[in-house]
Amino acid sequence: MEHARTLAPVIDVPWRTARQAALADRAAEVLAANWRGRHTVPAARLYPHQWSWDSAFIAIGLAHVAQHRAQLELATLLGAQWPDGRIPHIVFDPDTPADAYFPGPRFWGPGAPAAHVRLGRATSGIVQPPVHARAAWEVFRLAPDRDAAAGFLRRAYEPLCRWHDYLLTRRDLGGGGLAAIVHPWESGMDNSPAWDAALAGLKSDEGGAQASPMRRDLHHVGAAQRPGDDDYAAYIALAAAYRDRGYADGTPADHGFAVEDPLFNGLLADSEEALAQIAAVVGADPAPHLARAHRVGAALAARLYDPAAGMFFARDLRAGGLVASWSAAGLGALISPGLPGEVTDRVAAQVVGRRFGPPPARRPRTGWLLPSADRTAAEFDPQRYWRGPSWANLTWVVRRGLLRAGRTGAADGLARGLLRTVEHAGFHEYFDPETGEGAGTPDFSWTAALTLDLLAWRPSDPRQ
Ligand code: 2M8
Repeated sequence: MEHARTLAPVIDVPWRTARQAALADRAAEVLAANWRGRHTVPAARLYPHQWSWDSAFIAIGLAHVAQHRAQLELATLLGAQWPDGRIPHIVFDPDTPADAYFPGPRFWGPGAPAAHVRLGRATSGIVQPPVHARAAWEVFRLAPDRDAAAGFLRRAYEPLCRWHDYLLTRRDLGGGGLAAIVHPWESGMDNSPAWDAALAGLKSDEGGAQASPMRRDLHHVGAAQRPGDDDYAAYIALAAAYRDRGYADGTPADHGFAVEDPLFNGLLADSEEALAQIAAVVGADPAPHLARAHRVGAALAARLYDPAAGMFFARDLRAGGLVASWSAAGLGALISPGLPGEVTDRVAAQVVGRRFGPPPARRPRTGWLLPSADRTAAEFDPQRYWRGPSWANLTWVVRRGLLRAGRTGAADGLARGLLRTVEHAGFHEYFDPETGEGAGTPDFSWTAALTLDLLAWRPSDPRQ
């Protein structure tokens, strides 16, 4: 069955309506079309390789329709892990022409010894948010045959531990028990307004003019929905500098960008908790993982929570201090275990507040779509990439954070809004949160994958 172009659900979901079943079938078709034999591309033309956090979300969706593929998706990614423990943000597909995506394998290569690549596949040298242990646990949890899936967990456990070790040692650039990111692409929310101030000095017309002809993204998506050439100038300058230092992590002063991000660290804490669940299955000790998950949660509250605002913000380790830009990344921190109750309550209230909640007047016919950035801010742009549009993965993360906080009504509102939107607009990369209109590339894998996951959930689900 798993070799067919169309994937049939293997999980019995008896409460599903015929409309929901049809939506699930369409989502499974997107994942089948984007499957490349050992991994899934985020989108056929715009992103023709394997991406790290995409694969984690995709595996969660695949687990509902093709358990073997879900396991293989994560195993392929883990096979590209570097000796220092990092999981690269892109694993390049050798069957895809090198110039199909910019920056391609040749750009990243010179500083990354070939020995870094166990799979024989070239990789990038930066990372993305650590959703992988959570994804591995979900794949196992959804397996029709858990005894068979336990072997997959046993193989994944040690690489996942080394991944978290890397993040909490070499990447603890601030020394406060959180992982730092050294490139906006590492946040996954590449051109978030939260990075504007840190990137200002790295943007230049000259660099933009150099990057412009190399960009491939604008062949597939309109310029009004993508970052600008000046953003690309900064991205390329930062990545080239890191590469030229042999991807050494050093201290904040060694980087042009060094930030502690609330979404990245919230996902790390949640994934560390998943490692505790995995440890219990594979015969390891869950206790150190649980303790570490709670330590990251406590560090999040201590370092990134602003009590005056009642919100999590990124911390700029070079400039010093919190970046007072209201991003949905701050809401994503709710997925962390170990947050004080008062912090959780106040941040959960922000989700439904005027910046991110259902728009009072122009409610889209599809319902509530969570904006990625503050809709009341001057920088808000509802269709430009991470500067306002609604994304399935952020919605999924914030929804799980709300469930952790006991806010099931708001969590269900988020799920309903996204599901209605994909039903009308299709599985787009992102959506205008004010109109429900699809934007970016169509047939986007994590939108389809997380639709499958949201469709399978119901309030009595023992997951949370
Ligand atoms: C986007 O990022 C890549 C660079 O990594 C790009 O624009 O070329 C982001 O949305 C990122 O979060 C995502 O993982 C990637 C693939 O979907 O695309």
